[in-house]
Amino acid sequence: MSFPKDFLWGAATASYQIEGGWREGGKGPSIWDDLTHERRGFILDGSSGDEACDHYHRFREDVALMAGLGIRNYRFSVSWPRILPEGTGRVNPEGIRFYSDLVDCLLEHGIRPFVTLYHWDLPRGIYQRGAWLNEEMPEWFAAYVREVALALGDRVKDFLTINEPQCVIGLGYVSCEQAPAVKLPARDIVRMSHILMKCHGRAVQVLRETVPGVRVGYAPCSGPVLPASEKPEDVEAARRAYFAVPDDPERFTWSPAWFSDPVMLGGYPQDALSAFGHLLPEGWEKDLAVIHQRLDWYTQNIYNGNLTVRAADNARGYEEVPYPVGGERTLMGWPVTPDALYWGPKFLYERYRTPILISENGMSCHDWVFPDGRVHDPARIDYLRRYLSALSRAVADDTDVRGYFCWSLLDNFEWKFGYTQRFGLVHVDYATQKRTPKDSALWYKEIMETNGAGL
Ligand code: IFM
Repeated sequence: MSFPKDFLWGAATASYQIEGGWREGGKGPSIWDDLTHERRGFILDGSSGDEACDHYHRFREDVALMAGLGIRNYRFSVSWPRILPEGTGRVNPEGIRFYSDLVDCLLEHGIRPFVTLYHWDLPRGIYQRGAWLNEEMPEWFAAYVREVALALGDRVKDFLTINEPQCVIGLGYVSCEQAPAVKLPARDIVRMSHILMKCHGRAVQVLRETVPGVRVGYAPCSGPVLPASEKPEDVEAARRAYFAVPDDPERFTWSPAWFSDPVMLGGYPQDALSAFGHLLPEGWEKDLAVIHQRLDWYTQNIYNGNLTVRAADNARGYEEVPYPVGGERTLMGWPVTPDALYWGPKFLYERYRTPILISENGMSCHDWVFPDGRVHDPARIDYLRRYLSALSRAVADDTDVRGYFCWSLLDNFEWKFGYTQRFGLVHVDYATQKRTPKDSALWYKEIMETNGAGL
């Protein structure tokens, strides 16, 4: 197995999922604080991120742990309401200090920080002013990004703008599985998507103005469509199905083309315009110049294939091949399809011609501490080995992949599933906050050290 010489091996987390300290250090409320506290029954185990992994107080130990596990690149997110408690206006110096100390600590341990600017903890004050529906939103986001860039940009050079726009809008306002869990009609969804992409564009502009030598990415997610065989017609069918924007208000935001063509190519795909173009906000064409900014990487979160197809003689040009009954699934119920890390990056690189970073990949499984004091997680090792092998095949096939971040460093608050899903390389006992590296963490250490040779 081979990976490029400077391949970026790392692990990822997000603020609300690990920090806790929800009303400490001057932090303001976010839509996740409100959802977890106010919507009884929404979170599977009735929990919240109030304490989470208590990383807010334990970040020094966590960074030392990471260094011991050989992690050299760490992706984390900044909580907007920690920096600007009301979302706009007043800056919270304690919030700035927290992230500044975290960055110093990472650098002292030889760990390169990758900062995600938005990973879902929207300030309540922004939500109450209409958030992604409000045309002022790109300037509010830009002002927040400027504060982060001014505070950290002397030491942090790697930024990702918005994590999984598909989930921000699709889970937040279409299927209502995430905060704010408010169902909105297609007209609003289209407007929000467009404004979100404008936020991304403004963030890139601000970063380039403020941080010399900055490198910027965008972190959408996708479930690649996999070809049933390597016959050219099946591969072409998969490529077409992957980027198609369905004419379905419940599903169109999941197409990678919807949230990436404007950002990466400067225009909406034709099928999206035919179906939803009439719902775009006035003046959308001129916004494309803001949305379409040069990026250093096209960052992508990939966990599994969405579906498998073969070419067919029908209107769509393909038919679906069902996932086998009883086929491998993670604890989330997600199919285990390692080839998603071959076809996904390959199709994305062909279309967007920008170096790829896999900014999340990993799995949740039934992990607990065994009587020998260790956490044995052979399924995760098998999963990672198979996915990374597929990724290395993509590299061998001239797909320009620059890095891979395992989700996640720590077990953490998995949104509506609370603490019932463990994605970490490190087990967390939430009662005591004890961290125990799982077998997979030790295995991953060797993979990183050998640049994948150990696969
Ligand atoms: O935990 C999430 C993360 O916040 C975003 N990407 C998917 C992960 C697993 O569901």
